[in-house]
Amino acid sequence: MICRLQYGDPILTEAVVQEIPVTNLVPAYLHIKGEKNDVIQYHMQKDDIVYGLGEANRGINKRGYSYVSCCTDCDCHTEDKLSLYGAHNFILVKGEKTFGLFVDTSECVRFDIGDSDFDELIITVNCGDYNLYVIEETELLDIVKEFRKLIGQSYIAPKWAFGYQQSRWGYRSEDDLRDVVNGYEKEDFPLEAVYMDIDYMERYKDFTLNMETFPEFSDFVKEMQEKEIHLVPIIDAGVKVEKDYPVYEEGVEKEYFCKNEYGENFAAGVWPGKCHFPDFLNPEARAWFGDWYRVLIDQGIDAFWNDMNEPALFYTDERIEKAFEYMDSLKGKDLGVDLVFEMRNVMNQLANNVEDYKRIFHKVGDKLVSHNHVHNLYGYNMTRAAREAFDKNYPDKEILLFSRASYIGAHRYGGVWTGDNCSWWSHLLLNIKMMPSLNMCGFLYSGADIGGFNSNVTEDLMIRWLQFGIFTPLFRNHSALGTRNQELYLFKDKDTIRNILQLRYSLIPYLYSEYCKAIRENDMLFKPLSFVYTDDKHCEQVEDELLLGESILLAPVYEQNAKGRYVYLPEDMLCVKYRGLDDMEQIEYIKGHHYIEVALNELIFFVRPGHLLPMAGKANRVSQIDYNKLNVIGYKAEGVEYQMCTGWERKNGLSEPRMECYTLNGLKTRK
Ligand code: MIG
Repeated sequence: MICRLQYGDPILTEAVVQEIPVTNLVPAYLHIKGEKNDVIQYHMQKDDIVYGLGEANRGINKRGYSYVSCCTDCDCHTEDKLSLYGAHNFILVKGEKTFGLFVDTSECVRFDIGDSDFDELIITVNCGDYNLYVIEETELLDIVKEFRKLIGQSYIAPKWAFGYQQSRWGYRSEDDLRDVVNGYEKEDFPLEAVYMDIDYMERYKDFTLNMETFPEFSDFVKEMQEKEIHLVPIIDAGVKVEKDYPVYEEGVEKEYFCKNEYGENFAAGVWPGKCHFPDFLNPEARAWFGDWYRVLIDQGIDAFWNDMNEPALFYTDERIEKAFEYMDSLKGKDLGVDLVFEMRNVMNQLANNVEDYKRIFHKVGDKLVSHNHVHNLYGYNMTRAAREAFDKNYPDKEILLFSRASYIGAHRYGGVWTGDNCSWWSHLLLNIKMMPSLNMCGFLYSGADIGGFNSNVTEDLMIRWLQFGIFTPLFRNHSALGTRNQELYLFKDKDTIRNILQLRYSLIPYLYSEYCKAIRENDMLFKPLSFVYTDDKHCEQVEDELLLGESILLAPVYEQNAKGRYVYLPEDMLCVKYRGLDDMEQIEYIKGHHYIEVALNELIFFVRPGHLLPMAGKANRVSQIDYNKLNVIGYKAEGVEYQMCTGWERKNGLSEPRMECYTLNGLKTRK
């Protein structure tokens, strides 16, 4: 059951696709407080658990900290960070009362989940303008499904996008990319896509190509297509201010850029230097910007990632001017410790400054609205701009798209990656914990930068991260300029790496099917154990194991030098200890706690009783996966069938899954 309450005068976010009438009957257990009704309070019981918040920091159980929904270019996800790139205002409370809350607002929201007071959940909505959806069902998963129905079907990524993808900030030319592809080919490693980070552009100008380093782009795209390699260019939110650059000229002429307080086009520095920012909240500006992707699509490109769309602002002239004034005022003074610290602070606040955000104005309907009130909708609408144009211009083409910043609603238009993590073991664990909450909010095609973006990866971390990453839909190795290179062919233990990659391809029939079913049924692909084993109290405490689809339980190793790990099994299961497609052990474990040895060259996962796991043979491209030769692993699964989805039919922008049915003996029966 869903009930909708409304306070203040919320700006339409279009996160929701179902029309639910406003009732304003506040459930007895919730308290709406504050002069502006801007505070939602719930008194938590000692053992209450709070799930949700999508792309957010810390645990699967969010209790005991605060989270601020405010899309932030956060380049160091330490435990104390309150905001990451996504703003996903959906939480689930499980306890004496079990319910879901979606705080639908364009404003930033603070979720104090037992941080100030362990017993209180206090949600504060900036300005008090919001819709509140309260969802009540007995089971957590049913609440998620209700919520997902409310926000509409998740984006369907092309099947090839389940292959392995290689990225790095620093590939500069066609030859750099060729080298990467050759590196993978030489080692007989699978590879599906290579990424083009900002250096492919002419001085970081969107929809341009550096003609020196990419002189024959369409030929190059064709050459890659012949190898079945997809190229994935980045698109940044900011448009360079430069005379005769058509994107700039058109945007200015048609008034499609955000304004400042004087009605001029707002300018801030990002990679290209001074930029204007398309007003993605204006449908015409959206259509215009989305159309520009054609420049690349018409040269054969069928995949994009949208970056810097919080939007990230490195600086503005105004902020720098203020900083100079401030420095001048200090000059010649005898500075004490306090002033020196203040000075450092001022300098550290040049980027992404709230005062600058307040100076950006959007056209929302016929009103001008300060960015401050719609900040969280910006990246979302950039993704939407691209998708709406793809659907209009190429209704029958599958195009991969994912974004850094997002709000709920963006899940209908594309996926997300989780931004600039580090090559830290703790970030592998964060990746594991984030997957189910992203899924709760509709973001199914998602993943982290495998191996870590910032700082230097070590071989063992890369291997352990791959051993988890093979299960995430977006399976992309990405790293920052200046860090140690982490293309997989550069590591020593090539056999182990090849075997892990082969397992990914072998599992694609399963992963892709489960992904499609999750889309169709508004289900989660990754679930915490407690969502399925609802009567098993211990499952509520397990944060380092996940259920993946109907058949698999994951228990990845995420600690350095660990030669195994403790695993809790809520029922008897079959452990697959994998060393290679021809070297797999199957060991039965009974329900309960176990210590299982997992050497660096091994990985384990579990098959649940009563379910089947189809596995394919070797393939280096998704297209090479042979669905006629599947090996099916089953555990206590006599007579059980498996629903396989082999693809989607696209017609006039609508998609229908192709479903087939498999039984334990591997015989395919069409349904
Ligand atoms: O300020 O394009 O998160 O994936 O490699 C950094 C360069 C800009 C941030 C993205 C990252 C990308 C990088 N970008």
